[in-house]
Amino acid sequence: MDSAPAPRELLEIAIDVARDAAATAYRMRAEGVSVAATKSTVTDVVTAADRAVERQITDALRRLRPADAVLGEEYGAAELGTEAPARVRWIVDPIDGTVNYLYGLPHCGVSIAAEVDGEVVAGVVRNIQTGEEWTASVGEGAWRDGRRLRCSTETDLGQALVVTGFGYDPARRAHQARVVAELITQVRDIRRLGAAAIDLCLVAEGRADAYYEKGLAAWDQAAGALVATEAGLLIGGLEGLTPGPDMVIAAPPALFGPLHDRLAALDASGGP
Ligand code: LIP
Repeated sequence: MDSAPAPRELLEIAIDVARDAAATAYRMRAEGVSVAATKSTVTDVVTAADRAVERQITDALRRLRPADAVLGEEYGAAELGTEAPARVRWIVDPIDGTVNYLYGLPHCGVSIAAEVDGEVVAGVVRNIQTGEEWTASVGEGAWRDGRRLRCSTETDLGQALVVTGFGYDPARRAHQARVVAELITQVRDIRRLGAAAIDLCLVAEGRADAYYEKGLAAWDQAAGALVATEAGLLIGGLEGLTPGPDMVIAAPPALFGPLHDRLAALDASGGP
């Protein structure tokens, strides 16, 4: 079996590809975007830019790493090469925060993670509008624009600024809103920003204290979760489960337990 590339080498590729992708998304936004189609519900939209940017990313990865695999939000899974199952898989969200992108809200980004033998070892999240860029490679820390990131040192959940999100299905939103209605009385405040990849990066650098959300796909959280982990956050699901569609919690070690227990008590991973 070929030796896998170093996380640093994969990160360099992810950064270059993400920068070009963000530039395309920025240009297409300036030219005007509209809803091209809807997915799970009428509010789960995709624009022509989501599709064009994902094709651009996949084509670039095929050129640079023809033997790898890709999992993207819009076009799903693809083996770039014809050889044996790939050791490296790229997990791509071309535009995370598509509704924000559609409305011109500056909280949307390109997210690219590199996974080797099933473990995410490198990731980049680039804000399309602001150009902020968060990066991480396993064991080498999390960075934003050359500054090493450290998460919040808050130890009191009652003083914590917590970021979360809602799905596109009205019934799920109703359940998530009930959880927020309770939790908001037990924390400093809640923020709903609208792009999990960037939300995780903001918590990684202490611009909020903790994050949780039900319903995330791998492409929403893969790169952001590595940035968060490398900045000192604990990432997990409820009841010892791995972070996934049921629940993703990201919090500093002192807050993870208290937040986990509140969310478990509120059945936050329950409902539709
Ligand atoms: C979005 C997530 C966000 C979530 C939204 C949506 P998309 O991803 O990043 O955290 O609250 O419902 O899933 O659809 O913009 O790629």
